[in-house]
Amino acid sequence: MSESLSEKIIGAHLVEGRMEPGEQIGLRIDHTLTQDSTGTLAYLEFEAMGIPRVKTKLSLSFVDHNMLQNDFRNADDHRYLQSVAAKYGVVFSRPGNGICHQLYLERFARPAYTLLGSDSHTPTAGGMGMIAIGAGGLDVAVAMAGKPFYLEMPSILGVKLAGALSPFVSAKDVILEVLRKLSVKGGVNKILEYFGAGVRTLSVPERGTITNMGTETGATTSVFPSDEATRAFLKGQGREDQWMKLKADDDVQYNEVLEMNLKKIEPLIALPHSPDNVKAVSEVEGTPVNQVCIGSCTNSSLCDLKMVAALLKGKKIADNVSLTISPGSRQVLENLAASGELGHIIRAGARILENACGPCIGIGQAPPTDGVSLRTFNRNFHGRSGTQSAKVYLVSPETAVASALSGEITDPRKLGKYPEVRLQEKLIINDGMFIFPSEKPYAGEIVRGPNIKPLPRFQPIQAKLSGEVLLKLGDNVSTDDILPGGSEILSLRSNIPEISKYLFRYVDPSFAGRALEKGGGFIVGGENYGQGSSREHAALAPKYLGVKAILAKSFARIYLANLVNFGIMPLTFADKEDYTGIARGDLLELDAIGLKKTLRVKNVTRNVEIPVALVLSDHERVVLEAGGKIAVVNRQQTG
Ligand code: MIC
Ligand code: SF4
Repeated sequence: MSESLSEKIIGAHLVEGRMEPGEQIGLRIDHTLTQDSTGTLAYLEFEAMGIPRVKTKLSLSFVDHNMLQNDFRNADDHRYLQSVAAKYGVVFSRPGNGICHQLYLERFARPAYTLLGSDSHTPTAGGMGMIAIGAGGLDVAVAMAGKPFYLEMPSILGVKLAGALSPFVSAKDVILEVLRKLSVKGGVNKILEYFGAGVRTLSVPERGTITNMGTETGATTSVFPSDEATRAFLKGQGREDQWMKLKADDDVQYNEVLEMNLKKIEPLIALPHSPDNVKAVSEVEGTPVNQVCIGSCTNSSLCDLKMVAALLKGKKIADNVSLTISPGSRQVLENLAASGELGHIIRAGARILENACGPCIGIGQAPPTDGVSLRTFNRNFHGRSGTQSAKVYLVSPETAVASALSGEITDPRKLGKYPEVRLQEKLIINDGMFIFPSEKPYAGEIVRGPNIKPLPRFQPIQAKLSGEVLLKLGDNVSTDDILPGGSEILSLRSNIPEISKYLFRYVDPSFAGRALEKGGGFIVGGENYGQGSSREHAALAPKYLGVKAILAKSFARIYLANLVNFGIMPLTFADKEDYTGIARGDLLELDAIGLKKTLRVKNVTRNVEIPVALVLSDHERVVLEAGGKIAVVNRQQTG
């Protein structure tokens, strides 16, 4: 029987279940990655499992998110991560080395492998012909312990690419077009598998831009074949020996197919405040711009920044614009410096930031009040930039440069001659900022600063749950709404009691206080609840404050898994109309005995019963019943 590329890789790693869409499957994980802001918790969880050394082929710990060391807390987190990596056999990427997804693609990604990462943009590595999935830190810790990763077998959406991109149109425009078609929830429980003649016209970093931002459709992951372009990229990285050819069978039947002609795509832009609010750049031209930020795991490769340098060469940015550049890695920066291209960027007036996530997660560069910020990033959720009144637009590097030069949103096709940008044959490669673990047992201590608090422990789920509806929200609530980023809050990622005080900080600042006062309760949401990041803090913190269940029309994949992992019931309305008949302050009761597939929530205030579904795999049911995954893993260790 003919197979898709996804099925080939999944099939080779399948340890449980059948590859039927919707079935629960268990996957063997070859590589894992963590980053600092999800990593501290992931390693605290790994420590709690009592395993002496990671059991994967390779596990990596990156420090790239919260780089601001305003006080001891981040520095302590980084030191903890370094010591824990040495002890458990994890490769440590030092602060300043670069963004995890960019570094992983450059130095470690290899065709036909599986990767699980505690960051939602882990699918970037799908550009290398891998199945790379984002998950909560606890699931990654379990994979580090050598256990399978469980997920619902996604259906495969084939994206057929024809033609080639026109000048000034780039990979970012391709994924914005996909988002325009699919929306932020159109990819949930799907794999976007790219195929067709257009694929070969795209380089690995371009593919990485597309698979990276496939996350914004809610997709489980995205994947490209491994072909000559893949071989060329690996050769540039001195890793050609890791190449293998990999593609879907020619006569494969995808569950669905989306056809796109690259030639027909024009420069696109996502308007505030959602990555799927996509228009043609030409439709919003002329809007004055205050800030332009180039970088992030979506658009910070050497290819991207070479294009930026070529377009800025000999020019100067507009007086009303602040332009920042965050290179994706030290390799990108060093090669730009050696070729002299960095000079074009500096001379044009750009502000060079660290090789890190930076403004993407609100670490500095918050826009001015009511400011317009154009970013080559992947998310523009309300307030994520750090300025609640700002309007953030998502664009390609080409559109970013055109707009930084003119001071207003500008179609890059107006820039004139299209520069030909080529990667030099011999890249400068330097792995000096990775610390590879020794084979010998670690003799040092794990260094824990005072802000690194032990993991809270929870009881098995109670048979009868009752409490008030603490908050009622609409569709597409993101984890940035639930637990925002920014340097102040990110520095509390290792301290659950403290970070819990920031839950729904901008949506409803009274939430944490009310939850504590009322002894917890329920939250009601609309469609795609919990979209966005993988931060498990957005589930763990509500649990800590006593949230018992969330009733929503539907959930985002990673968020649902995180709720189960920490023992919060994810309930979906059997009849979505019932959403309207429930209000903040209503008293609810739920008989949860046996965690049945269908349950009835009693709205005591309105004296009505609401049928709800608890859609869980058998594996998830066991986890939820036990009050969370750590309890289950520990039970397996001792039993
Ligand atoms: C993000 O882009 O939102 C983050 C910050 O990278 C998150 C991880 C986190 O919250 O630490 C993600 O995408 O998973
Ligand atoms: Fe970092 Fe932004 Fe990428 Fe998240 S989306 S990993 S914050 S660069």
